[in-house]
Amino acid sequence: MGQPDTFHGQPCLRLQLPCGDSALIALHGAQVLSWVAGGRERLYLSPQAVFDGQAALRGGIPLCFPQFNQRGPLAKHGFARHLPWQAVAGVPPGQALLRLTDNAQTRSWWPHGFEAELALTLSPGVLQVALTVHNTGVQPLEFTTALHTYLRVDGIAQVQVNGLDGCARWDAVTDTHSVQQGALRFAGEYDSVFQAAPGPLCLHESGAHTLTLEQSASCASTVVWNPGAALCARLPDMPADGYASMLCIEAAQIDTPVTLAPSAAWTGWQRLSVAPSN
Ligand code: TA6
Repeated sequence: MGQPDTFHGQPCLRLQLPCGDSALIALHGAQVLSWVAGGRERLYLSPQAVFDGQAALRGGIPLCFPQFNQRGPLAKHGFARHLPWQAVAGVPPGQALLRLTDNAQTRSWWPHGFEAELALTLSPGVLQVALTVHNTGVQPLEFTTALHTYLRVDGIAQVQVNGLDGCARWDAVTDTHSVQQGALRFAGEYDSVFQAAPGPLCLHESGAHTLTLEQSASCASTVVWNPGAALCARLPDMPADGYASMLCIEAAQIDTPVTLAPSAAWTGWQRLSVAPSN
């Protein structure tokens, strides 16, 4: 299940492979904070992230559940990223499993019985993060969700994302709908929800392919976000130039909420793989 560890005073699990790859997962929010593969950190974690056991952590892989963004009555991106999860014992080496079940507090916000499990699987050059939600109550429940992955980049202006050509896009900055033409490039605030691509996405930096991203068919959308300089300067838990070192590419199910009958379950996942030469 990973070795117990702490980071900025917060309880974590550390996964370590003989090849040197590793991952660090905070119990707070079941949030992956670090993934080192091929000798490089692949995730962005803000140096100004607030580790007080309550605030959402800026960076890594926050989990948005049971609500994406402000599309509903709950706190932005839901409550899962604000709560302590339990580490589940007895999972094989290279894997971690964290669990959140409903309690009086969650039911005061969202009146449902549920069990959410986040499963991490680390293998050489690959990190897979899978969320499974069970409806343990007696009424149907609905939720929206995202694995809000912050990828570390050397310079956002040199980044290109391939694989979304031809996919429907809603630009949240300008509130416009279009069909994506060609690769994504970044020069300012970027916040778009794409229809998920039929194949993997590729992150390129300065012409080199650095990362491949795949997601389950159960996640019908991919969200791409970079705050740009002006919005970043207003985020208290990001350095002013932090936007230049990150890009969020998120596996999400948001336009049509997941509906679960009593006893039913849903799984959604994202898999990140370093390119062979990296
Ligand atoms: O997924 C993109 C997004 O919803 C953006 O609109 C932006 O708000 C971002 O998430 C970060 O949200 P946060 O609440 O973590 O500041």
